[in-house]
Amino acid sequence: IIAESRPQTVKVRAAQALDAARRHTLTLTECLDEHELTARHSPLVPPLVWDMAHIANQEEIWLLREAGGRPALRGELDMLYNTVEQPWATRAELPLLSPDAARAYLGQVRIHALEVLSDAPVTGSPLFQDGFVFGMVAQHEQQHDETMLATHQLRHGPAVLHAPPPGPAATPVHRLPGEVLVPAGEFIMGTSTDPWALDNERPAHTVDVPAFWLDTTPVSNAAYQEFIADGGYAEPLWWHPEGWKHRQHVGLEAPLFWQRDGDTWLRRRFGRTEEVPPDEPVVHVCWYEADAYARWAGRRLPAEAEWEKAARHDPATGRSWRNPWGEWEADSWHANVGQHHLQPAPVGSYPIGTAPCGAGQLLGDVWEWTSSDFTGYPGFRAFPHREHSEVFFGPQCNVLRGGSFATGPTVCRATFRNWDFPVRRQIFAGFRTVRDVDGAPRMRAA
Ligand code: AVJ
Ligand code: FE
Repeated sequence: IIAESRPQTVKVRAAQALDAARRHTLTLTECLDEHELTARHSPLVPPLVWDMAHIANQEEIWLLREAGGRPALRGELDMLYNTVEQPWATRAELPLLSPDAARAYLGQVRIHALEVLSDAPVTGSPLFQDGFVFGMVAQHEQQHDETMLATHQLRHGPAVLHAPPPGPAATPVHRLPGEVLVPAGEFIMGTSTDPWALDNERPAHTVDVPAFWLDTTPVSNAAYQEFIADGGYAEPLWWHPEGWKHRQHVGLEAPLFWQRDGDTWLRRRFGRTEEVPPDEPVVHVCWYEADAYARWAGRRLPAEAEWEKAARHDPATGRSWRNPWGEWEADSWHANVGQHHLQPAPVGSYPIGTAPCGAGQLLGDVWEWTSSDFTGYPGFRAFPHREHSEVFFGPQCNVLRGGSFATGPTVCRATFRNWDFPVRRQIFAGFRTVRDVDGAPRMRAA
């Protein structure tokens, strides 16, 4: 968070966020040859070279033209790299820039963007206030760094990315309580003061949340394997009707990238095959699988407000912190973010990232599915344009919270809202569950 808003502090922070994003963009693309950068690794995602030029094009539009008032550098590319105009399925057929041209475009735009930053005011308009537009563009690139890492996970072939594993959990999971109580009461959801918060996180508003019990950690592979072993994928009772139809249609049997080998489960990750580690949070499950697991366990997925209250509310002060541990940005002490590791950390890791309610690993490791549709908060105003998030509001997408090991530190915060279709599995998504304090577990209305 920007503790003080002297122009130089704001600008240094903006430059650092842009630079952090770019290092990942280059790392994720320099390790592959031209063929791999232009290949369709899966019908689910565009080729990596599309992300490269799209990142540059968005930076040109927002920093050079909108913020800098400069003439278009490559205006003819706007249509090709506009997410709303170009459905993903056909992006590989477009006359895209070559990897070399996309790299040159990235570098060229960045030089101009840093000039604009150095001349920019940091107050006087909502776009410039506290460096917002620069933070927005840095967050855009960091989000694409995550989708590019997901593309790497979908690609076949030998490993090209290398990172140390996160190490064993600080607290063995059997020493942790399985669930923690979040007492009833109001809390402040969203923010009106975090300078780089996006439109869908605003404004701050009060929400009254009944008491609930929350899993202390994300659901682990070991727990998820019990659901599989108990025939969870074969029992329609546990599944949302749409989820059951989908499960039947595509033949879901386990998380994406898992395969059975006799009595054990193997999974492929970034070009290596390994046994599924029991203590890691489960990842690459769709909303329907998360929902089915929760019902099997006699529980349910958290509503978005429940998740955010658990992650931010400080009962001692009545305040909502930016993150479970306070105001600091996510770093490698508090959470597994930023692609330092290419996998979630075991449950029981990061004790100093624990929230006041006692739940851990709410940020980082895996995105967590919630039961909530993606909609605007009361008083929502689209900014800087409807396409940022408003056009995605509605019952077709569920909200995900908390960020993953692949999420950049500028993006990863407890107010941030991600969204996706309930069938989506290639994202780094897992979940945790809740139950009501009074009465039987509530079933999701079918
Ligand atoms: C917020 C992750 C759903 O990937 O579509 C990237 C982020 N927006 N470019 C997406 C985003 C525009 C967005 N998600
Ligand atoms: Fe984008």
